[in-house]
Formats: sequence, structure tokens, C-alpha cells
Amino acid sequence: MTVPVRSPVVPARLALETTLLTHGVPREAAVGLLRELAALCRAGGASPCLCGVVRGVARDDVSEADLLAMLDEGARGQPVAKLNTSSLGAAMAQGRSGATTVSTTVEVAAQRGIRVFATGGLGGVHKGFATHMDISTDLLALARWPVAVVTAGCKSILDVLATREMLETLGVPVIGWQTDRFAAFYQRDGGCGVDARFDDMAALGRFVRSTLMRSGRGVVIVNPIPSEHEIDANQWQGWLNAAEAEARAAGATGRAVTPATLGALHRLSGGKTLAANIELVKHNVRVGAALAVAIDG
Ligand code: PSU
Ligand code: MN
Repeated sequence: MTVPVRSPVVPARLALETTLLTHGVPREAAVGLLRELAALCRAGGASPCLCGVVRGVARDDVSEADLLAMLDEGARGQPVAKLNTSSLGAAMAQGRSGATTVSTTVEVAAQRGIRVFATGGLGGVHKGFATHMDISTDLLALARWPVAVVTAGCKSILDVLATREMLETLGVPVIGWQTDRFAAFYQRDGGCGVDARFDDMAALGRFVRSTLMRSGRGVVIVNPIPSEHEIDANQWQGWLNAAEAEARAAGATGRAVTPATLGALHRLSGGKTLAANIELVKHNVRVGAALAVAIDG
């Protein structure tokens, strides 16, 4: 009789976040997107672990019903809370539900031994940070929790070069999956490079496993949006200028800036940025599942 080396009852796991679903896409698209992502993840051989906070409990198995309850909360008035590192504990203590961002998803995942997480795009250094200091805590969480985050770079609404510098300062390795360039969400080339490039999944899996263990910090895996879904840079700049003006006029500050700007972009672009956003998330889930299998499977 052969004895399996690893128990088949503990399959490769891939963490997913709730904020992307509750704040990143329109309400009516959220459940369909979750189903698509979960199916892609399973097709890749990994089990999807949707992270979030449900009535005060941090979970890695948020269900479709839990997600619907979060979306209903939004429909009744205030959108469900977007929980980052500083607001997670209070929501738990007060028994509230909330969506986890990259920062809190890596925390929940790490505490459950999940080593790979697929999202859309990282939060980062917002433009004009020298005066308002709005820098996403996603970056600090990556330096703290040993999880590999598969992402289409950082969101192109940010100061991309400053975000790349900050990752370096924090000692977070930025690895290109089949690319030499740090991507910026809707664009494959954000104008700067990566620390190392990998083209082979088994080699990437070995690198990630040993780096997480050695450093105790996270790793960014840059997986650019597929070329056929990339948004033309000039067209993008026009939509971004208008979306930024709208978000400012609406008085969005702090953690409301990202959802307000993404929402305005989706509308101003006639749904083009939303379609691109969904495609890049699906692509990250495919690569994330493959990486989870390479590490755990
Ligand atoms: N990726 C997307 N859409 C999103 C986000 C990521 O495609 O809405 C979310 C993530 O949860 C990320 C958050 O952590 O936006 C960053 O928000 P802030 O800039 O306020 O830290
Ligand atoms: Mn912020």
C-alpha cells in the first residue's frame, strides 16, 4: 500500500477578499462574480476561501448568503464596512459584519495557514500623499503577514511609482509572473520594474514557499491584465481625470476614495473599466489557484 505524502483532505487553498465584491463592483454583479471566481478556483484544483467578518467573527469561509446579507446592508443605506487593519478589531468586538480589504484578508489568511491570496489590484500610495498621507495599509500588512498576493499590480488611480518604492522600503519582494514590469491594474506596464521574474510555476511555488518561511513577510506576485483586456493609456487618462474630479466633488476622503473613484470610472467608461476589472480578477484567480497547488497541492 502506498501512503500519500500529503493528506488529500487538506487541498490547496486560495484566499479571496470580500471588499472587491462589496465595494469594487456594482451590487448586482457581486454574487455572479463570486460564483465565477469560486468555479475558476476549483477548476484550477484549489478550494476558494472567501475571507470576511460575519457578525463579529473573522472567517475564511464566508458563504454566498453571508455576502448577500452584506450587500443588503448596503442597499438599506450605509454600505457594509470596509475593514482594514485598524478597524477590524472594533468590528469584531462589536459583533458587526464587514468586508475585508487586502490588508485584513492577508491577516485572516495567514492566521489560518493559507499562503496564497488572489485579488484585483493592491491599494497603495495615493497621489498627493505628501500632504494628506493617504497610504493604504495594504502595503504595511504585506510586510507583516506571510502570504503571497496575486495582483494586477497596484490600482492605476494611485501614485504607481511611489507605491512601488514603498514596497521596496518595506522589504516586500515584487515578483513578475511572466513579466519584467510592475503592472498598474488596467495597464500591463506601470512604468517601473519588478525584483525578479518567474516564468515557471513550479519554480515560483518553490520560491514563494521558501521566502514566506524565511522572511515571515508577504510577497507580491504581479500578474498583468491580459493584453486583450488592457485599456488604452490615453483613453484611461481622460476617464481618470473626470472620475477624480467627481470623487473630489462628492467629498470622498480616506477609505471612501477608492470605491468612489472606481465607481465613477465604471460609469464614465460605459462599463469598460468594470469589464477589465473583472477580467483581471479572474486572471489572478487562475494564476493564484495554480500557485496554491504548486505550494500546497
Ligand atoms: N481590487 C479591486 N477592487 C477593489 C479592491 C481591490 O479590483 O475594490 C479593494 C481591495 O480590498 C484593497 C482596497 O485592499 O480596494 C484598497 O483600499 P484603500 O485604498 O482604501 O486602502
Ligand atoms: Mn486609504
